[in-house]
Amino acid sequence: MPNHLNPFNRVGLICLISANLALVGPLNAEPAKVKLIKHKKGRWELLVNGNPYLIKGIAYEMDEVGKKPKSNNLWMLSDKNNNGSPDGPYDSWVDENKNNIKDNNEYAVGDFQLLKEMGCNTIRIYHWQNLDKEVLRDLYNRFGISVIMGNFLGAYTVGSGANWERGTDYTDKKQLKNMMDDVTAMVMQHKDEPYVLTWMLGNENDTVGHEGNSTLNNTNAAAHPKEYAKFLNKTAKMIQKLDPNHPVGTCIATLKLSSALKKYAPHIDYIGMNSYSGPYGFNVLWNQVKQSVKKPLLITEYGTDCYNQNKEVEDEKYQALYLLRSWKDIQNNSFTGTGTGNALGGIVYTRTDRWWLNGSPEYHDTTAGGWQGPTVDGWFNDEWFGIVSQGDGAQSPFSRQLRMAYYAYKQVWNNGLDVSMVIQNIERSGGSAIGKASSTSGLSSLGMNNIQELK
Ligand SMILES: [Ca+2]
Ligand SMILES: [Ca+2]
Ligand SMILES: [Ca+2]
Repeated sequence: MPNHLNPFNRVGLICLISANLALVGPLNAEPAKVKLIKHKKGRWELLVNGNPYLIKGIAYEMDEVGKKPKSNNLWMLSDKNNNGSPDGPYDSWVDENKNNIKDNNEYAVGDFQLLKEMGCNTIRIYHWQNLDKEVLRDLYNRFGISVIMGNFLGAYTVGSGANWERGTDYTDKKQLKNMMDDVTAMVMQHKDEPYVLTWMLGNENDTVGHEGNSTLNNTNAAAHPKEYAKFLNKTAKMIQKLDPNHPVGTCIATLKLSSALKKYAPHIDYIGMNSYSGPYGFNVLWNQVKQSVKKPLLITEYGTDCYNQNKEVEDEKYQALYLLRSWKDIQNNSFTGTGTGNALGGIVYTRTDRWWLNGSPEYHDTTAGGWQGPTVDGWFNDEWFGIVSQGDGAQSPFSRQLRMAYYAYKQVWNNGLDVSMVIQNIERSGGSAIGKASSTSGLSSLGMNNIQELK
């Protein structure tokens, strides 16, 4: 359900200096030709330049410990060590022995390289603020990773011009024009770039959310499904007119709007859902979307925290298994799987722990602000969702402690191992697998303890 920036804190963000990179080789200047092909029995195939593409996605952010970011995507511009390149993508290093010190053999490797080695092929950008095209071109050209380019379409009042007290109102013509203009500007600026995979409109705009845990969406879409769906349709049509190369999706968190979407938003190409539905995947969701909206489905957020609030310990094994079983379900329901055939892939939430979501940004909160749901301790602890941690925070934004989930996904996404086999290996790998010691033993049993290859 997470986790976006409270607009009260969103102040003058644009005048940040663009990172000045000289990293890029010859650019592939052509936009990708991305198509969704409908096959018999409601099965869908995503093709990129004619080749099948299963979205192996990560919600990539890099939030520095101790700071509450004032806007989206600031990781793209952050250059704390003044070397001319953004810190997260290029200057991060793996804290292999987890001592929270940069030892001599721990070299800067960079998050883009780590994402590539994991086998990630797509990142999700929630809203198109603060982007540096050179960084995104490099992400695509050197690391082979594309971008789902998002526009909040009024969520958190971004793009609508509404004030926070009133919230985004999909019956307000002025606000609708503001949002349409914002989407148009995004499309015009990025449609011919090679890194764009698809467009994404909104983030859980069908929900109200809760003030207490950073999910407050602040739109009236749920109260005005017809108006919202019609606006989505108009926006999607406009995008398709400007840009024939990239499908348009919308991100929801419930199926409350499915009949309105079916009836009033036929131009939406695919559905994105943020889904935190437990450690065995997404159950009937595939079929529900197939039967109701009749569109392909991308899981735009899934995952769990690795903090067990009852036992007061990190549980990397639980997180890894939760994520692996979720991926197994996605694979099974993709075009080549035996299930519903309408899964386009999934986006793991999230890459790196974010310490500002609850309580103080200087403290890695273990109790405050989580939400209840189907995870081992009954609580999704917002600040512990990363498949990568920032250790004790002292070396933020540079240090990375890779959790078991990172290595487990690498086995499946990059090395092509069978997901069921990796699940079995972890299940057998001993003990309650809690905390750092057990995560190391889990990795050893998978032959994953040698991370020299990361360099
Ligand atoms: Ca830097
Ligand atoms: Ca938890
Ligand atoms: Ca905190």
